[in-house]
Amino acid sequence: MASLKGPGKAKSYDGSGLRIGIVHARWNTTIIDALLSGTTKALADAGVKEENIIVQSVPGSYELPFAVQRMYSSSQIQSSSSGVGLVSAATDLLSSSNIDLPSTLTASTPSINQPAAASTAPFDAIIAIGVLIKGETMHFEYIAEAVSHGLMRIQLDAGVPVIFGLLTVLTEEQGLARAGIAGESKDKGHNHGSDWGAAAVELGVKRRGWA
Ligand code: DLZ
Repeated sequence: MASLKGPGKAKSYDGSGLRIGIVHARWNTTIIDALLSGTTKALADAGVKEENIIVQSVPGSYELPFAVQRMYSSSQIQSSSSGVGLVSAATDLLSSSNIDLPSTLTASTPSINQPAAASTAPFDAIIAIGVLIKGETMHFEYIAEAVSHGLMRIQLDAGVPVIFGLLTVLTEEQGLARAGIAGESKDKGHNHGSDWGAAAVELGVKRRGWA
């Protein structure tokens, strides 16, 4: 029987113009690694270029909100200091008017006879990935709540989609199944990273339309 869970079937979104950030924690590395590859595969499947997927890591999930916030704000600063918007607007205008462009300008604009280069635009979405496994103390509850609220606050304050890739599981087995690498059984589970990658692309594209 088909599962009722999951995001349902969405139309596919073209991620080829997007720049996506990923921050992952390193705690519970085996599960994290599988989630990370599920996420990057979904981004690539949606057309996001490898050079426009930036991956950073932090020690544990508690560090995710700060890292996401810094990653986004530094991408905004980088973008405004590179003048990326102004340069591409100017070259688009000039190229449509048949005026010869100076080489200094064309060299920095990949759209004009140049191979594609990594974007320096601010991130269209950032995916935060962590795995919290409940232990014997209250650590799990405190970190889960702080990180959930922190990530929500960043996306609303900054106006950038932050995809919630935080697994909060009661056992290691639950984590393995949600990363699609459950051991013995034939059904290895579902890699939630693929949903997170697809969500980042959908929200990144929609956000541009909602700007
Ligand atoms: C301390 C801790 C514990 C007990 N468990 C986890 C976990 O299951 N998953 C995870 O991502 N991080 C864990 N951490 C580390 C904290 O998130 C954090 O890195 C440290 O408390 C340092 O701030």
